[in-house]
Amino acid sequence: MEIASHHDEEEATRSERMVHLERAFGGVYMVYQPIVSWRLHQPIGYEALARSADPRLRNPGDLFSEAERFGQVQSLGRIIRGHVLAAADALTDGTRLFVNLHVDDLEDATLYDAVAPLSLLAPRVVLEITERGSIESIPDVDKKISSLRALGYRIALDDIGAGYANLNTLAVLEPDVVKLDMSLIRNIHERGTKQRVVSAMVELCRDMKIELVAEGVETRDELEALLALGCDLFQGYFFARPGPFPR
Ligand code: G
Ligand code: MN
Repeated sequence: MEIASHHDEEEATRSERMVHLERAFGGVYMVYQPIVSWRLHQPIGYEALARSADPRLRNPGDLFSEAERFGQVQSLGRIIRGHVLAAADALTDGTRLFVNLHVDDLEDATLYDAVAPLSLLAPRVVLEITERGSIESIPDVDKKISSLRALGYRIALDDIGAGYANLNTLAVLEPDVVKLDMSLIRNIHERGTKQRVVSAMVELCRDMKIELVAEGVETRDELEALLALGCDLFQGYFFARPGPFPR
């Protein structure tokens, strides 16, 4: 008996949490952070970042974890893509939107729908894919990436240099853009090994005609070290914090 009542209690908590998660989805909004070209002296695009107004799930990481727990990642992804489309009107000529995909989004058929909200904007969108799980565990990942390219999307490999971002993903995704994780950027001006890694990435990306973005640049010292290594595209608090769009 005790076991049964314990089970009921767990079920109640589960359904309460599910209801709460759905309510939290209503409070999801987007902020945008510019990606700037030093050479051109202007933003080449903006990364869309999800934020949550819900008091109990204010941290976007917590919101995604809860969505994962309840199998709601794809619903959240659709909400985010809807918001991003609404902001696109404010884009000036030539600037692009960088939109993060969760690996589960790759299994969402609506992502590949030519009349889905974001598909209409695809030529101006770079989809950022990170490797928290293994990208290769997704069935037909090559075909899925090709379908996205056929819609006009470009692909970025996000967070390279973070523990979970595997270099092999470069070969799987053949990205148009690579984003260096901020852990590689932090204090790069005083870390010879980080400088060598970034220098090698600059060369590799130049060779492969991949655009390279240095993420999470916070100080002038970091920026100057990155410029000396040949980087041109930057994102980070040194330039601008994520904020409402347009500004
Ligand atoms: O995983 P991804 O690289 O998409 O995450 C970007 C996150 O990093 C966002 O939540 C954004 O707010 C944050 N961010 C952006 N620029 C900086 C920065 O310069 N420093 C730090 N610490 N965080 C940043
Ligand atoms: Mn990102």
